Amino acid sequence: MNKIYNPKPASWPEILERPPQNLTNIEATVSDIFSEIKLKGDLAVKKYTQLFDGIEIEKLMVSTNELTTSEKEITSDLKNAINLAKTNIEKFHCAQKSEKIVLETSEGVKCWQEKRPIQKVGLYIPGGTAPLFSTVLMLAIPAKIAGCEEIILCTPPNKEGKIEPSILYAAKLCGVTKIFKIGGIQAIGAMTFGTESVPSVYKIFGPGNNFVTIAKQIATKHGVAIDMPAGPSELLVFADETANASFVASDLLSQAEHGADSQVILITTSRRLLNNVEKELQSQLKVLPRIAVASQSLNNSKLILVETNLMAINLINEYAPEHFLIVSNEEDFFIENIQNAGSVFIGSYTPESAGDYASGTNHTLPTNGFAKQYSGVNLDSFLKTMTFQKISEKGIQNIGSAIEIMAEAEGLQAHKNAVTIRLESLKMRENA
Ligand code: HSO
Ligand code: ZN
Repeated sequence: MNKIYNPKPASWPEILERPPQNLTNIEATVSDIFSEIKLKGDLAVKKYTQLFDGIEIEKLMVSTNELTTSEKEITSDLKNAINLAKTNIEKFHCAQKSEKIVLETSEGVKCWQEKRPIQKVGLYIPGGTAPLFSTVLMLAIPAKIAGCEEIILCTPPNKEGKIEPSILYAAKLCGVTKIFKIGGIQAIGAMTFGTESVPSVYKIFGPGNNFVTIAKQIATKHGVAIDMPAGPSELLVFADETANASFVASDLLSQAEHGADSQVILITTSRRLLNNVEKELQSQLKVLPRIAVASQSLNNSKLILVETNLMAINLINEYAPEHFLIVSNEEDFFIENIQNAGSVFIGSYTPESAGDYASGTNHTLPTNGFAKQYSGVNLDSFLKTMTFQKISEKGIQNIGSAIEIMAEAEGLQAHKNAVTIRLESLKMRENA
């Protein structure tokens, strides 16, 4: 790990730089595959599944039979754990429902705002070394609460053409309507254009590797919305001298084990804590099954000593971490002053893993500094807001002349006429 002591603000940009990502050449590949999927549908999807996943898939959609079998492969302990997580995620996302807003802006001018579900959504769940079924809960539960009608899920098949039973179990439990054995670029392409088997969707959610990330970005050029630009996992911990060094190290490692490109950062005002965390990291790392991944990601990671809490919070807001963990006896200062973070965890007994699985908050969060302008996935991600208005005769008389004057000033005579014709008809009726 890189240790940095009392960095000067001029060096911050360099210190806060994310590990470089190799995204070159991907765009051209994605565009080619997209064109082929648009043209040839399932045939192209199957071709690329064979090429990238090394398996020939006859039926892309998971059958009811496969779903039933998957349920038998899950232990009851895991089912109970998933149920607890589901209950908490449901509670927290149900509480995000909002009332419609109804207002009379001028007398006779009624305006209101209501939310409606995005009718068709697509969830992407990566495969890879650790298939994360918890992400199914984080995406499908709010989609269901929002009232999305079609909730489809794509995830890559393994070499036997199968999907991790826990992913299937979670998908069925949370009301996913159709599950497809499709991964990577071809999954995003299929959900963008639709194929014989896969319906096209209006918005695509979920994490993925560089190929998926670029494919989602290109999908937006074809009229599909996406949740956010995704990137490798991150955790930034601020801890002072009151923190437990082994707890802090365990949190840093929990994110470091996600991928070699994950980044974890400790910012502290205590040199003693910094040294203790460093020691703890080494000893806890040694016994981790994913030691290879975690130690690579620790190479990207930093232990930073700063003089003051103010210096710390300025650095943190500049970095805009996906996850921000505060372990300080002045936690309120950090809670009040944090401006840019995907999700905030407070105190010694709030490990970041809690938000990953079971506390109720969503773990699909902005990375790569996007916490400066993006929110994490929440109920609103599956809804759109619509406005309505109804204007009475009195209402148009109240605001009509303002509209006429403004339309005239913009040189839009037809706009003005749409008001004038009504005002005149009301005047004629009054005079009759
Ligand atoms: N920390 C990851 C989510 C996750 N962790 C899933 C474990 N499973 C990104 O927020
Ligand atoms: Zn995690």
